[in-house]
Amino acid sequence: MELTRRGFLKGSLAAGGLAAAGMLATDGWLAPQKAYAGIGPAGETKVAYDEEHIACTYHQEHCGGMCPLRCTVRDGRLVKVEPNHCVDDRYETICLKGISEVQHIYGAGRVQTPLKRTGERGANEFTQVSWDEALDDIVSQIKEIQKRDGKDAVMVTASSEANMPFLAALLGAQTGGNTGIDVGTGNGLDPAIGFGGGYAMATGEARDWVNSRMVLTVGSNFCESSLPQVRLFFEAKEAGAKMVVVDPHFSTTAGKADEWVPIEPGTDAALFLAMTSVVLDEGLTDEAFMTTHTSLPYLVDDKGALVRDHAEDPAAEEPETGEQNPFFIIDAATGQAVPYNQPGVTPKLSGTAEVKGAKCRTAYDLLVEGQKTYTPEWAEGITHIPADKIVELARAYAKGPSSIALGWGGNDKIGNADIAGHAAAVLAGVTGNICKPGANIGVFVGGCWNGRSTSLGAWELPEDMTTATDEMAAYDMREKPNKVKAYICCGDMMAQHFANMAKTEDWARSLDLIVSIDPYFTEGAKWADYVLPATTRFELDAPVGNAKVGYNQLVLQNKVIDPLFEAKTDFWIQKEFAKRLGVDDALPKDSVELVETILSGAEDPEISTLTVDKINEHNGAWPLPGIEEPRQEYADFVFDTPSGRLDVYYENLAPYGQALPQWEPPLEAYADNPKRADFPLQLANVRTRFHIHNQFNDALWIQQYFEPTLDANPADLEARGLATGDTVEVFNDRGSFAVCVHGNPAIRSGSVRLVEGATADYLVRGNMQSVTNDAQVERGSELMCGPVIPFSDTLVEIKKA
Ligand SMILES: Nc1nc2c(c(=O)[nH]1)N[C@H]1C(S)=C(S)[C@@H](COP(=O)(O)OP(=O)(O)OC[C@H]3O[C@@H](n4cnc5c(=O)[nH]c(N)nc54)[C@H](O)[C@@H]3O)O[C@H]1N2
Ligand SMILES: Nc1nc2c(c(=O)[nH]1)N[C@H]1C(S)=C(S)[C@@H](COP(=O)(O)OP(=O)(O)OC[C@H]3O[C@@H](n4cnc5c(=O)[nH]c(N)nc54)[C@H](O)[C@@H]3O)O[C@H]1N2
Ligand SMILES: [Mo]
Repeated sequence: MELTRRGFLKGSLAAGGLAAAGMLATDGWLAPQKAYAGIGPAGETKVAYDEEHIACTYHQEHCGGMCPLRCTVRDGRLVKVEPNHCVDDRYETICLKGISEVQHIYGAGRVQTPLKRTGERGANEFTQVSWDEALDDIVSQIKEIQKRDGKDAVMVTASSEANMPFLAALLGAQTGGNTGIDVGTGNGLDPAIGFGGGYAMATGEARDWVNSRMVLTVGSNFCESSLPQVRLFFEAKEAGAKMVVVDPHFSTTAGKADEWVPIEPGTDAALFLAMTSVVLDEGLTDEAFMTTHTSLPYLVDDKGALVRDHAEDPAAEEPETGEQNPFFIIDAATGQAVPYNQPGVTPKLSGTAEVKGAKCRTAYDLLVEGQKTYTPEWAEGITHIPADKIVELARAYAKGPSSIALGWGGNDKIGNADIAGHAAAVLAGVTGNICKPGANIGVFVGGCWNGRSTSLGAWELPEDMTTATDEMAAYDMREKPNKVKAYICCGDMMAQHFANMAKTEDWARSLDLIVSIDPYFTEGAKWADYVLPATTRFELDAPVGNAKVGYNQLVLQNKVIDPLFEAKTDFWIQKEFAKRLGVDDALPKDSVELVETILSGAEDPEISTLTVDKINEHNGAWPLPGIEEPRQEYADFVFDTPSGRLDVYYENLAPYGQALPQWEPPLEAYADNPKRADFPLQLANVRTRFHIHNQFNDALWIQQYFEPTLDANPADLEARGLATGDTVEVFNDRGSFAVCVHGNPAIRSGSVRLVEGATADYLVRGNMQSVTNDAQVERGSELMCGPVIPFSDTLVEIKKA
C-alpha cells in the first residue's frame, strides 16, 4: 500500500500541477456547475468555463470492450467520461480504465513530439525533431532500402487499437504473418467446426449461458477479461446455470463461480480426454448426433488417411469438399463401405470394411481404442483433479445443455494447447453439446469478439497497391534469414508479441530502420530510430475518425478533443506517407470520407444506408441487425468443414499421432522436466481488469489501486526466505527481471503469476519477456495458425534481489 501511495505521489509530481488540479475537478463533478473549478487546455486552473459539450466515441478494443463512451469536454479539455446511452442498458458499460482517461490521456506516459534516436539502439536516448524532419528521413530511408532490397524489405505491423488500414499496402510491405498469439486452443478446436479462424471464437454468445445447465470455464478469467460483460456471468448463475471454473489459481472468476476445480497448469487436455472416456464408458454419448453430424463414422485406412472417393490432385488450390470427393462410411443395412452422402444410408459408428484392398476402421473405433488409457485415474495423476471429480464433471457436462468456455490466457499459452482444443471438440461432439441453446463451445471473452458481427465497407486502394506476401511469421524473423530491413511498428509488437526478449533485442540491433507509432512511450519504442506520437481515441482533427463493430453495435469514433501535444492521428500519418510517396490521391481525402466508405459499403442495407449524422442522433452507437437474439452459429448442424459435419478426425496430423487428440505434456512446464531442479516454478502470464496488456500501466488513477506484483503462494515464499514486499529477481536460462513479490494464497503452489504487459518501466528492473518461452511444437507448421507462443510454458526460480 505504501509503495502504491508513493507511486501515485511521484506520478503527480511528474505530471506537474495537472494531476493535482485534476483532483479539484473530481470534487467539481458533484458540485453545482457554476461552482466548477475547470482546467484549461494547458492545465491551468480556471474558476469558470466558457464552453462545454458532450461527444460520443468508443473506448479501447483490446480488452474486448469497445465501450461506447459519453465524454464531457470543457474548454477543450476532457473532464468526464461516462457510459453512453445505448439501445439497451446492458450495453451502457464502462470500467475504471474508461473513467481514468480523464487523467491518462494527459499523463506523462504520452509521447509528445516526434523523437529521433541519438544513442545506441535500445539505449533509450532521443532528441525532439519536427514531423517533417522525421517523416522525410523515414520515407527516404525506406525508399533506399526498397530500391536495394525490394519492396518486401519493409514490414508494417499494427495493433488492433491503431487505425492503420493503408500503411502496409502503401509501402508494399510485409505484415508479419502468423502471430502465434491466442491461437493455441483454437488451432485444435476450430478445424473441427470450421469457425473461429484459429482463435476458438465461441459458437454462440455468453448471453446464451442462461440456457445452460452447466458452464464449464476452463482457462479463462471472464470476470476480469470481459469486464463489461460480467453481468452475463451472473445472469446465467441466477438463471440456474452451474458455473464451474477449472483454473490452477483461485481466480476472480473462480471466486464468483459455484465451484472451483483447481488443476495443474498445462494439463487441460488430460481433463477433456478423461471426461470423454467417462462419457464413452458410461454410454452418455449422443449416438444420433455422432452418427449424423460428426465425422466419427468415417472410414480411416491403415495409414491413418480418411477414405475418399478418389485421390486428391496434389496441385489443387483448394481442398476438395465432401460433395466433390465423398468420405466413406459403413452402411448399417449392407455392411458395405459407401460414400457418406449416398441417399438412404445409415452410417455405422463402429466396424471394419475393406476398401481398395486396405482394411479400414471407423474414426469412432479409433477414438474408443485410443481413449482406453485416458481413464479418470490416469488424468488424476496429471491434472491432480481427483478421479471422482472428473467423473462427476463428465456426467454433468454430458447431461447438458452445457457450454465449455475456453480461454486465451490459460492453457492457450502453453505449447500443448491445440491438443486441449481438439479434445474439447471431441468431448462436445460425442455428447452433442454444440451449437444448441445453452450448448456452445469456445472463448466467450469480449463483447466485440463474442457478439454479432456484420461486414462493413472498406476504402479500395489502386489494384497494384498491395501488401507483400509474408515470408514467414515475424517471430521467426528473429532467427531465420529473411528480407526485412525496416520495421514500422504501430503499437508495441517488440515487447508484447514475442517471447524471449534477448532474441528480439538481437534482431532489433540487426535492422536498418525501426519506427514506433503509438500514443504512449512503449518498451518497444526504446528500440526505435524514430518514435512518432499518435493520438488517442479521444483526439481527432476531423469530426469523425472511424466506425467499428463493438458489442452488438456499430460504434463511431467522434472527435472529442483536438490532438494533444504534437500528436497526429493514424490517418494523418498515413496521408503524410502517401504524399511523400507521390500517391496522396490513393487515400480518402480525410477520415470523414473513410467513415462514409465504411458505412456505405456495408453488406447489410440496415447499415449501408446509415449516415454519420443518423448514428449520432443515437449517441454514436447503432444496434446491429438481430441484436435482440444472441448470435448462434450452425443451429442446423451444417458446419463449415469439408464434409459439413463436425470433423474431429485431423488427417493432416496423423504423422504426428494427433489425428485424434493424444496427451502430450507442455514443452517446458511439465512435472518431471529436469530443468525444474534449477527453475522449479511455472510462470503464469495473465490479464488484469486494471490494464489492457501494456496499456494503462501509466494511468495514475489506476496506479492508486494496482501495481503489478509477482504473486506467489506464501509457502513458496517462505521456503525461499521471502516475504510480501520483497524485491525478487525472477530468472531462468533465458534471462531475468526484478519485481516486487506478493504472498497470495490464491496462487497454486509451484506456480507464480504476473500480469503480462507489465513492462520494464513498471517493474523494478527489466522486462518479463526476458524469461518467457518461445519454443515451438514440432507439428506447429501443420496447425491452422502455426505454432502458439507458449508464454506461460515457462519455468523460473526467484531469489531476493
Ligand atoms: N509475456 C506475455 N506476453 C504476451 C501475452 C502473455 O500472456 N504473456 N499475451 C499476449 C496477448 S494475448 C496479446 S493479445 C498481446 C497484446 O499485445 P498488443 O497487441 O501489443 O496489445 P494492445 O493492448 O493492443 O496494445 C496496443 C498498443 O497500441 C497502442 N495504441 C493505442 N491506441 C492507439 C492508436 O489509436 N494508434 C496507435 N498507433 N497505437 C495505439 C497502445 O498504446 C499499445 O502500445 O500480447 C501478448 N503478449
Ligand atoms: N481487462 C482486460 N481484459 C482483457 C485483456 C486485457 O489485457 N485486459 N485482454 C484481452 C485479450 S487480448 C485476451 S487474449 C483475453 C484473455 O482472456 P482470458 O482467456 O480470460 O485470459 P486471462 O484473463 O489471462 O485468464 C486466464 C485464466 O486461466 C488461468 N490459467 C492459467 N494457466 C492455466 C491452465 O493451464 N489451465 C487452466 N484451466 N487455467 C489456467 C489463469 O489462472 C487465469 O485465471 O482477455 C481479453 N480481455
Ligand atoms: Mo490476446
